[in-house]
Amino acid sequence: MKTDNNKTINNICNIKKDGNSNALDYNKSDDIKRHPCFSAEASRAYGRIHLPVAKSCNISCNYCHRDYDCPNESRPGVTSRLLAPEEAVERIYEVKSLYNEISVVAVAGPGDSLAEPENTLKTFELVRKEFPELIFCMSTNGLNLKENISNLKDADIKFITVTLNATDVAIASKIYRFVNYKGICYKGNEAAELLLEKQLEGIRTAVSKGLIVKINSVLIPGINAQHIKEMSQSIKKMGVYLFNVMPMIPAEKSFFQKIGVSAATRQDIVDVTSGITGINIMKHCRQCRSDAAGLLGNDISSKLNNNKEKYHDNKKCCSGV
Ligand code: CLF
Ligand code: SF4
Repeated sequence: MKTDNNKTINNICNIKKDGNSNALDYNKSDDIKRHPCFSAEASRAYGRIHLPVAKSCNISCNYCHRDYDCPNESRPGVTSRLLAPEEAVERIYEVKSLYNEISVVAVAGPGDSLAEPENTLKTFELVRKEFPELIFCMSTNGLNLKENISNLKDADIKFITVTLNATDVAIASKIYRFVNYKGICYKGNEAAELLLEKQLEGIRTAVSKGLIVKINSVLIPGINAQHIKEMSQSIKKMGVYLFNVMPMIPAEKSFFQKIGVSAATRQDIVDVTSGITGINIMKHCRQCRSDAAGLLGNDISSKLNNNKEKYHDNKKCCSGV
């Protein structure tokens, strides 16, 4: 691993220096007008379905505990039951029987969608055969994004969310306990450097291949709060469409909870995002669960058939952390 870390990261961030040029093309996209997360207006008319088919994760965020859904797109402490790809198709029929105005189907956990991409890709393949009208969306921590871009394009995925909590290695090294990449466990600066490099390459490649990209950043008081504005400029340069800053609420039994890192508040989000210009800021995120369904403001997942044991499977580090 290279250790001249921030130089590498800055080079990747700055490859595209012409600002958020893709945003103009994106704004013409009819898909954005029907995506409840990418358009606040759409969120009042259209719902989404999350299919919880991604069981494992390949990194360890210090605000996460894998008894629960990935907090990068979920409220901490929420547990969804895992579905097989075939069950996921049935789930869509079930949801549509309760609320038919669904425009987007997504995979957002309960682990990382691309830690073991087979289930995620299989799910989209099966869903496409039954529901040609649905728009596909996926969230990821970004570690395996670049190497899966052509698979995602083939699967007709149009929208990607990458959780990026820092573009600075020293800050990132305080957020991640380990990164498990191709069976090798990385820790400390080496893990942070590897993850950032992969995330930024993945974001840049996704944008260049025409995917519409949102960045989620988890605001962690005392760790990345002062860094969010700087990050927004890097994100803008990479051609990202939308920036969503979410409050960190440490999951029960997570490392940050154990060492007493305090939760962020909605006011903290307003404070760090109010001076940001040049990129769209999401203000209507609901931090939904990985089996969320229906309108963002009227989730119907509790009405669905969830009477099977939930199962999470975090990939352990070499030391079993
Ligand atoms: Fe799901 Fe995320 Fe797609 Fe939306 S959620 S994968 S972009 S379809 Fe939306 Fe939920 Fe906020 Fe996510 S409100 S947590 S931003
Ligand atoms: Fe947890 Fe993995 Fe999501 Fe991080 S990316 S919050 S470790 S599930």
